[in-house]
Order: sequence, then structure tokens, then C-alpha cells
Amino acid sequence: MKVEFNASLMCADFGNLAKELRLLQDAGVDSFHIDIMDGRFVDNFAMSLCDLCFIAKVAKTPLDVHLMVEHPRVHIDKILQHVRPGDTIYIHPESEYHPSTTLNRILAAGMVPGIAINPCTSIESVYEIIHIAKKVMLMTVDPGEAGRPYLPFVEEKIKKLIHLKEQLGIKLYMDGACNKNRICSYAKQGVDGFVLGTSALFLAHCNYKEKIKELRQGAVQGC
Ligand code: S6P
Ligand code: MG
Repeated sequence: MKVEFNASLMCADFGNLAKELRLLQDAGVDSFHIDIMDGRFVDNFAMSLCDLCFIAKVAKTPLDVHLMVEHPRVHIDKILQHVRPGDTIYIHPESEYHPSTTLNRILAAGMVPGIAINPCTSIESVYEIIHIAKKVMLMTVDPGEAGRPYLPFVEEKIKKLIHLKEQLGIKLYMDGACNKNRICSYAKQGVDGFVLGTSALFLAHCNYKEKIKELRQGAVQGC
């Protein structure tokens, strides 16, 4: 099974965003990961609606919108106006009183509903909502910024979800500090995709095409 690579655009060169999108597309990334923040759920702003609107207009690659905002139900209609059918929208169940309502709105609009869960959120506390989500993205760092330290205690949760994913009918993704070694190891164990930020893709003088090829080989053959 092909491992998915989602390029975290908040790590790209915003002065040359159109060129970055072209290069990443040519390199064969599977989606553009768009981190939208409100400065409340996390202490940062990163990307917002104008960025999403521009990217959705020019990109051929599917979008992977990661909402790190309080009460996403308040903003979901604005987000849904800009994405294209089949794009994925992740909400954090920790940020919503009734996450099932918001996920069902995403589903009804023809998008793929996903949940992103913080390192300190247990599977047990989101188990019911996983039945609506098609994708679960495990944060392996505290969300808000690129380049944050990996939190090793999430490993137990990743293994539990790998074990449950078939039964739950979900795909499993990792976001945060996904470096080459972690990608090799977790792809082999059954994680379906990885968000690539400063740990694997947005490195100084990186040739995206060569790097994606190298990471794909590692995911299949091991490091
Ligand atoms: C930030 C956001 C992430 C980062 C990505 C950066 O919380 O949700 O998607 O952009 O994790 O990757 P890295 O390798 O710099 O940690
Ligand atoms: Mg993210």
C-alpha cells in the first residue's frame, strides 16, 4: 500500500508560494497540508482563509486542511466554500462541544472528515467520534508550530490505533516531527501517511523531488 506524504505548507517559502506549490506537486506529494490557526486553540496564527483560497485555486493536488481553532463549527461554512470535493478537513475534537455535528457537515458537503488528536488526548476519550471520521491524524508534538520536539509517549497510542484501524475503517496519519527514521519505522507498522515539515522535507537547499523519492523508498524498504 502506498504511503501518503502531506507537505506542510506553513513550512514553505511564502515569498514564492506559487513556485513552491509547483515544485511540491512535481515532486509527487499526495496532498498540501494547510494549518489554519486562530491564536486561541494554539498560540499561533500560521495560515488562514486567504491562503486556503489561493492554494485551492491554483493547486491540482488534494488539500488536507488542519483546523487548529476553537469551535470549528463557527467557521466551517467559510472553509467549505473554498475546498474542493474530496479534500480532507481535520477538526480537533478537543475544540468542539459536539464534534459529530461538525464532522457530519463536512461529510455532507462532499469532503473527507478527519479528526486530529493532541498528544495528551486518549483514544478512549475520542473513540465514539472515530466512527464518523474517515481519517485520524495523531499529533506527535503539541500543535501550533513547526519544529517542536517529538513526544515519545504517543507511541503507545499509535500502536493501539494501528491495531484498531481496520476494525474502525479509518486511515491513520502522523503530524509533527515526522523525520525519515520515524517514517520508515511507522510506515512498516501500518501508519498510512505523514505530514512532512521541517524534519523531513523543508530542509535547507532541499530538492523536493529527490527527497520525496528517498522517503518513499525508505517507507517501502525501511531505512
Ligand atoms: C503545527 C502543524 C504541523 C506542522 C508540522 C511541521 O502544529 O499542525 O502540521 O506544520 O508538524 O513538521 P515538523 O517536522 O517541523 O514538526
Ligand atoms: Mg498540521
